[in-house]
Amino acid sequence: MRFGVVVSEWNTEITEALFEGARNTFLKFGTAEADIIRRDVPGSFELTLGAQLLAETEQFDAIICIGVVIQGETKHFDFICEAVGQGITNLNIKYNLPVIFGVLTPNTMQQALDRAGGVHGNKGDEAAITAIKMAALKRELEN
Ligand code: RBF
Repeated sequence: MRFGVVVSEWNTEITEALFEGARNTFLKFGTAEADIIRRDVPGSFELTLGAQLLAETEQFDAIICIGVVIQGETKHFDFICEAVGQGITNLNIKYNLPVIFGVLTPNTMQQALDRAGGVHGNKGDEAAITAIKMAALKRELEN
């Protein structure tokens, strides 16, 4: 399988940890390094277009979007989360392709750290597992 990963450059300490979690999980389940294609975008708001540009290439079994929007730190929280949530949902349907919502929406930076390799695990791992499961489901039902 071949996976696209779109990574937001906001809160890179967190998004890099989430990406590493996703990458390690893909490798652990047998994906070749060359079949993990990463592209970065400036912020979570841009994840939708980043994923759409990858989807348009028709080269991927699934795409993961990785970002972090911290509620306490921006009034933009609701706008960004609403936009990217809706945007990613639309891509799933438009391309009939798993596009995974790997966006953390915590109240604090500590909660983000806890979910990026901390006490609550690494949500990047979970995003990769979701991508693999959904890609397998798509293959099973389409073949
Ligand atoms: N992008 C994020 O991924 N996480 C954030 O917490 C975040 N906070 C923002 C706060 C403000 C006030 C603004 C203007 C942008 C923020 N962005 C954030 C960037 C946003 O996703 C996008 O890159 C920019 O709005 C440009 O479209």
